[in-house]
Amino acid sequence: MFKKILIANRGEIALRVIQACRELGIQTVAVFSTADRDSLHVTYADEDVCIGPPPSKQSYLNISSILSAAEITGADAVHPGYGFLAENAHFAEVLAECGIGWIGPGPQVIRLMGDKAKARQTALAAGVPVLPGSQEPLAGAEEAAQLAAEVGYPVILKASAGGGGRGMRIVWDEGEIAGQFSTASNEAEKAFGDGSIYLEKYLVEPRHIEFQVFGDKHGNVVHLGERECSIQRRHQKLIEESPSPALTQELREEMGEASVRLCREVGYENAGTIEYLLDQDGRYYFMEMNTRIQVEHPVTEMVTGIDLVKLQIQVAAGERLTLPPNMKPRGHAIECRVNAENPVTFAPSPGPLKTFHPPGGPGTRVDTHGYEDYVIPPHYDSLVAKVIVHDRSRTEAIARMRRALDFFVVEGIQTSIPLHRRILRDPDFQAGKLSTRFMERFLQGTPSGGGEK
Ligand code: MV4
Repeated sequence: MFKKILIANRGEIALRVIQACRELGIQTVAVFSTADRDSLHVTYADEDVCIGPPPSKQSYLNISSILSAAEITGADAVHPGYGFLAENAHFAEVLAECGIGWIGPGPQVIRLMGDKAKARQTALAAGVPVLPGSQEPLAGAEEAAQLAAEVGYPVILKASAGGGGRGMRIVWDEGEIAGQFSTASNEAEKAFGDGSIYLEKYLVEPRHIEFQVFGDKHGNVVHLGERECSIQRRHQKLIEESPSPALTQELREEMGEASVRLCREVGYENAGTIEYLLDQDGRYYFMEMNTRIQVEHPVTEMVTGIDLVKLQIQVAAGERLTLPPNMKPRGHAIECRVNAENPVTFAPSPGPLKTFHPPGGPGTRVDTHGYEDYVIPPHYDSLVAKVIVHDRSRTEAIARMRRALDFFVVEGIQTSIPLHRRILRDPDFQAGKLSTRFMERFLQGTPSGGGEK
């Protein structure tokens, strides 16, 4: 087992990794930017190293600073959390060259899945359903038009180097395709230094369902069920839950088996997430694979009883997965992401937490780096807390979440708590009628951003 782990991250996920390390008896090293001196991950780690000024590029994305911190402190592994360097194949490679362990999948797999066109090809090769579309990046606008005519409009153009909603263009008819192709390709070239574009049939109102997968260094692969993540705005998830109200046990097993097949195809190791679109007829299609622990991992932890971060560390150290092969979710879990932002305009709202009383009580978990008088810096993402509840049924979990949010007192900044309270009251949400367009419709029905909904 590792003796000392450096956490190359900040905020709640850095704390979450420190908790797992402490339970495993592993020493911890925090790295921090000068904006994060007073952060809890610095307080709780056994050692800490300042790695640069506030901008991420000069601190949490600065590979040489982080490498020096690992060398100086004698850390024998790095946990990257999510975001920042978590899906940076080069960072994983450099660590390997320095003989430092990496708590994640190998660099080749990160690179393969980071190329969204290749990931799609790989899924197809593994017998995982993909939407009709291109096998290879498109050679030009003509090929795009030809293929779009074959699969039928609407279609979506996606950047191979994009992902997570970046570099996408929906095309509704033949008249737009050539123009949209050049725009998409030019934008992708500017944003990612890679203009390659692929095409898929566009699903207008799908659900976003993702499967948690895990592999070890001995070829064992399991899935740990799904999360429904349809409640999102501008590709930022707001609420996640498990299990999905849309899956039967039969479909869960089928999608789980497909997810495991894809992992085996690429020799997947450590925690991963396979994202699918689910249409109204219950057909599922591979969308992307994320090669990291995700923000919303706690909902899976609550329904499986497994500590996913501990498991990441254990399999990275070479331990075998010994999970029962047919796990069924127990009860229902929901997560609300509490952001430091205006709940109506979504403008960021950094600043001091003058009051901060997170809720507790039965089946209630809050993952946060917040505390009274902590000042949320303006330089990073706006997530301040994740409220996660678990109960026996979805209906009870919703009631529990409403109670938890009612008892969460935050003063000094604006948060998304009032928005969450409104969503949880919505009849469609309560009925489990979800889709990726849920928030669009929800915000339309509430012109002021929904004061009274
Ligand atoms: C799609 C799609 C519909 N059809 N692909 C958005 C994020 C990126 N991972 C891919 N995305 C989508 N791909 C096809 N062929 C709709 C989306 C999409 C979406 C997906 C999941 C959650 C929210 C979304 C919001 C808008 C569009």
